[in-house]
Amino acid sequence: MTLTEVCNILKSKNNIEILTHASPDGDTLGCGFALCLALQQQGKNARVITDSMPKKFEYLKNGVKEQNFQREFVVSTDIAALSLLGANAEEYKDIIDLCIDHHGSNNIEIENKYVDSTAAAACEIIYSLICEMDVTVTKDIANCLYTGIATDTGCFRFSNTTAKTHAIAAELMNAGCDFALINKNMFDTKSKERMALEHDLYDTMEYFAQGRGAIICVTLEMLEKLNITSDDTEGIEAIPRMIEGVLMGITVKQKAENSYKVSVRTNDGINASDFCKKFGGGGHMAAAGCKITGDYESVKSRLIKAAEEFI
Ligand SMILES: [Mn+2]
Repeated sequence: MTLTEVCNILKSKNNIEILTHASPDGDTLGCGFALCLALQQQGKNARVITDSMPKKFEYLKNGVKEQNFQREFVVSTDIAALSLLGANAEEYKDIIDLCIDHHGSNNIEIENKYVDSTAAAACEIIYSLICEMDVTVTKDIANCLYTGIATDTGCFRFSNTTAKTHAIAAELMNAGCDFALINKNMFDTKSKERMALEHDLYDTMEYFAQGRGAIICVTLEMLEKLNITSDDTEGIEAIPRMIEGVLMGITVKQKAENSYKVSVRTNDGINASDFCKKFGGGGHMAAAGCKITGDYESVKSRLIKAAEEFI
């Protein structure tokens, strides 16, 4: 599909639900609420469906009207696979009408699909889309889109950042987004619980592949002991890759008794998405994920063995 076709479809629809992925991040929420605001500005009914709403992203709802309606059209944003719908999967897996995403690995099989893997954030696509829709980019919309772009690029530091990323960010600044406040809240603020978690996290760190790989783990027991929510674990995936000489950083987060979410971050052209595909996941070149079941020791040894062969 072209962006114009996406725009025309949305213009012809009303009563629209916008889906975000499980454990939502700044990009999927930024997309959801920006698109919702854009559709409402055009006189349509719209709402965002989330499986949770981290407190630090509450401001993304600013200006969004709560509307009661029967859904007629469902759009997914920043969702690469139906499995990432999480708790909402059963209700929505067969009724998505339009998929907008920036993951090259997107495997949602529907006719109306717009995937641009050159976009650093799905919010870049939403920006172009709402410009095409002749929506006025309000401060609230700009804050949503800037949040998605800043978080998916690690504040414009990751290699996915392009000149276009900066050009869009500049337009969002012209529209009055609170860039300094957003960046302070997203990148330079840690809760006391988070500091305590990082302290414990370093104890779990192990190296493999002669120091070219590092793995860390967060268990439910650690979260419980520190009395913290999974909100406070966001971004810890970046930690193992920061270490000098590490090409692959693996973060294992326990989700339930024998169930783990694995995040892989890589340097120097190591394909994180290909690695995660071995475990049924996927993602981007330098950032990907998968889910693995089993007890922690066996999950860890499977990951390390596969990673040593892969690196
Ligand atoms: Mn994204």
